[in-house]
Amino acid sequence: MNQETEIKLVSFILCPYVQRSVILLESKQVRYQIEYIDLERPPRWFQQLSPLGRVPLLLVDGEVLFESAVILDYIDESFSPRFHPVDNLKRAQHKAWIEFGSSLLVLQHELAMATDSAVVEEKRGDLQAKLDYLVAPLEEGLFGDSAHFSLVDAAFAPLFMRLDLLTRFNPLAKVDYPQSVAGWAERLASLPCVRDSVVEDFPQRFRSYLEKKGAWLVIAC
Ligand SMILES: N[C@@H](CCC(=O)N[C@@H](CS)C(=O)NCC(=O)O)C(=O)O
Repeated sequence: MNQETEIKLVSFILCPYVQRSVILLESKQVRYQIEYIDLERPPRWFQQLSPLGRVPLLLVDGEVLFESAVILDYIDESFSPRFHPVDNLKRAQHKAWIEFGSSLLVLQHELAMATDSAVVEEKRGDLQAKLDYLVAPLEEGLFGDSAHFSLVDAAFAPLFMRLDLLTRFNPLAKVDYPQSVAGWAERLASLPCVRDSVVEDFPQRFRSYLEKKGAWLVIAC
């Protein structure tokens, strides 16, 4: 696709699902605009465009796409280089693991927003147990490596970024990663497309948001 196409992301400034698309757009050096909305007071135009009432939306010459996994596919198919595997089975496996990543983002959100220590510990434990599922595909090299970026990378980097910040806010949030997961998280954190995928003051904004919501992890310390 040529870059005459106008690409616009509709975002909430802290949204990890939008961040997936930003990472992919940055890694492909696609020109795009981004508009942040307040999800607590969504503008009328957004309510009209977003059937699920959620971000991200991707506007392609004004046409609407929603759901982060679908948007990732569209960006990958439309702008080179292609990151999804050509092999049908491997591509389907990548999509399945991206769904798994979405379920971990839900757990991360519940951990971050928990208002008491029991829920924090429960969600931290749930996350820790779930991360073990990543060991086999990582050890088989299913998701690529430092020379081969994948959409699974784009989908998981926002999760690791938030888990890392939560641990910095409060060590009781620390999820012990299996070694291969720790290596992957570290590699993703060092990528320029990941570092550039959030606003500069993201850590402070994330913390302030959690404080405003009464999250135990930031008010208990
Ligand atoms: N399954 C969706 C999840 C997106 C999502 O939950 N976005 C949040 C912001 S991070 C949202 O828009 N929440 C508003 C709501 O659910 O009302 C995706 O992958 O795009």
